[in-house]
Amino acid sequence: MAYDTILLEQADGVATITLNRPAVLNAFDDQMAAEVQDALKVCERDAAVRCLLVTGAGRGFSAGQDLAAIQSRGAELSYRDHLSQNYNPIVEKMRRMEKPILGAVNGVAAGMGMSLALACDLRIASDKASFIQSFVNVGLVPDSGSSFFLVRTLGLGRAFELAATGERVSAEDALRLGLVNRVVPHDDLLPLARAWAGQLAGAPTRALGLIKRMMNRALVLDVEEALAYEAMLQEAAGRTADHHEGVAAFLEKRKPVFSGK
Ligand code: T3D
Repeated sequence: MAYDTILLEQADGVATITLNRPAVLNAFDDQMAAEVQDALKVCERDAAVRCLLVTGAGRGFSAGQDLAAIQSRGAELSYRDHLSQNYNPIVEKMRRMEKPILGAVNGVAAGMGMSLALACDLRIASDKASFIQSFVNVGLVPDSGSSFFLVRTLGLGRAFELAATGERVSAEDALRLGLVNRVVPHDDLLPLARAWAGQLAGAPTRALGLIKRMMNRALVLDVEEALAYEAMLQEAAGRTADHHEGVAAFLEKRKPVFSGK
């Protein structure tokens, strides 16, 4: 599939998806949703991709749903159908893909754009980035996973506050709240994000994938179930080439070279 609204680049085990509608702060129309869905499938299938980096072109990360597109689509399209076809598959794929996904939040992440950032496994943000649950500002409710991620990250009170006020959260406050992992000077964002993604791409990919599967399930398991699930996934991790390489490298006092297998 040729892409018009995103860029997909790949180098050294890292695939980078750049949302590329900068004139509208990378707001999503249906074409962009379809292209992101396709790019995620490509990255998932390609064994050479061991980490995914998601960022935005220009001064925004993503301003969420393109509001002009909402107005032009009229009343005949149901919001539920639109979300089910366009955004939910993106978030589901990002959470199920057994490869690390790093969001490099270069500017404002609003509405579904904030959901997209929260669906990444890790977030590094520019000091110029900001986060807005802007759904309520246009009379809507959080979607594309925002309610799920916010309540789990912030707890009920703060999650409700962000969703109900639609106020802008600065990068610094996002770091304090645990919404992002790192905040860096704007000009350093992409070099530092690429370096971090490179490290993730050189990590034991199967173990990272199993960790992601484990963390997803840990949100809903009781302690006995979590212990049994950990043991089951450890069985799988223990059979990987990277586990054997990690142990051998330790005993031979050298740096491990993980193949992702
Ligand atoms: O079924 C469904 O589709 C429901 C799904 C809903 C999911 C959602 O995401 S709902 C929430 C949608 N997003 C918003 O409501 C955010 C709207 N945008 C803003 O509030 C502001 O633009 C920002 C706070 C994000 C940034 O403000 P600022 O002052 O930095 O930039 P700006 O001047 O407002 O925007 C720059 C341009 O981008 C501007 O165009 P112009 O005037 O230069 O030609 C603006 O109209 C355009 N733009 C920004 N956001 C959107 C947008 N155009 C279309 N849709 C947008 N979401």
